[in-house]
Amino acid sequence: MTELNKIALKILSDGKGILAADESNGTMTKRLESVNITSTSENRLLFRETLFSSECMTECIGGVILYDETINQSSISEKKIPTLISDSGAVPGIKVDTGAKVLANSSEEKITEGLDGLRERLKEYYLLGARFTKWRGVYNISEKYPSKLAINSNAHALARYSALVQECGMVPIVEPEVLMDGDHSADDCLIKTSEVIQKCFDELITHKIDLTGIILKPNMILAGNKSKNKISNEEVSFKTLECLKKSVPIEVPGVAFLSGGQSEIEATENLNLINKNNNTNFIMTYSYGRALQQSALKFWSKNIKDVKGTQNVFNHRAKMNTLAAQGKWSSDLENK
Ligand code: 5MM
Repeated sequence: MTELNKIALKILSDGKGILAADESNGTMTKRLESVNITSTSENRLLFRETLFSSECMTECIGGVILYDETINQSSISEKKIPTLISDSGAVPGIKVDTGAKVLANSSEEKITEGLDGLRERLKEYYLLGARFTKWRGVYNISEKYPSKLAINSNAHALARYSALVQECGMVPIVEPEVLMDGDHSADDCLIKTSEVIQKCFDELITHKIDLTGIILKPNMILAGNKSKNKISNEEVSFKTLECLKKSVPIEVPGVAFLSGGQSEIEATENLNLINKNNNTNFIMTYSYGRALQQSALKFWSKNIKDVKGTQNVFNHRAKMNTLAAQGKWSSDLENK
């Protein structure tokens, strides 16, 4: 077993999942303003530190993806944030892309940037305690999109990023997110997501990536959010498994799904069914941002001094998802 494979398994095993707390300041500002909290550096830290000090960090959360601002901050107890996370038993990670920008010659699509100077930035993040990283490519679905240009260029960037991250001794999360925006069918999502993931692996292999030392972070297979033909959760699980079975090389240790705009319960229920029906060798777990934080953020915004209360809300969501990552969740557990 390589060191990278060990890190990946430490993050993903035993029903553990990932807390995606890597919202850039722009996104975090939207999240905080939606609950009437001013987005200052102190408030961003206060909310995040409340989550990172929760009880579920030991049993449920295997890794936390941080944003550049947070990895450089210290908690109230003066512990560095990566230390606070690793002391709980979870692995600190860092988002290293610098965002999705307009793709030249296909202006309705995006290319993720951040390769220039990445090797040097990675060394700094390693010294700060990070042992895994994240880079997200974004793709939209319509009749003509994602284009070959977007599929190829994002896959190429994900592979170059992964090579640099592994060179630096960290595990790259490879996140090709096919967005749920639009009126497309679940079958369109299945076809396009499969094409996107397959191209990512073609490039990862060309770039000689150790596939046992990566984590794939894909979307689930869903009908578009404006589609009139929604499918059942059971069908979501079957189509998601079909996509991954045919697109992901067997060396990959695990898949950690993004929630992508699903409600908290929907994201948990779908993950649970994926695990119940899992006919692959991949660990299937969560790497949720909104679906882990939404309720906790709402509670916190109204009870900013109630650290324990906020942590209880977060602990519950993390526990529910950890059960789902083992196919052991049921809706009646939500109210206990
Ligand atoms: C946490 O949100 C991340 C978004 O960051 P930006 O501010 O750079 O857009 C995002 O990449 C996230 O890690 C994944 O999409 C998973 O989050 P969701 O909310 O989809 O589970």
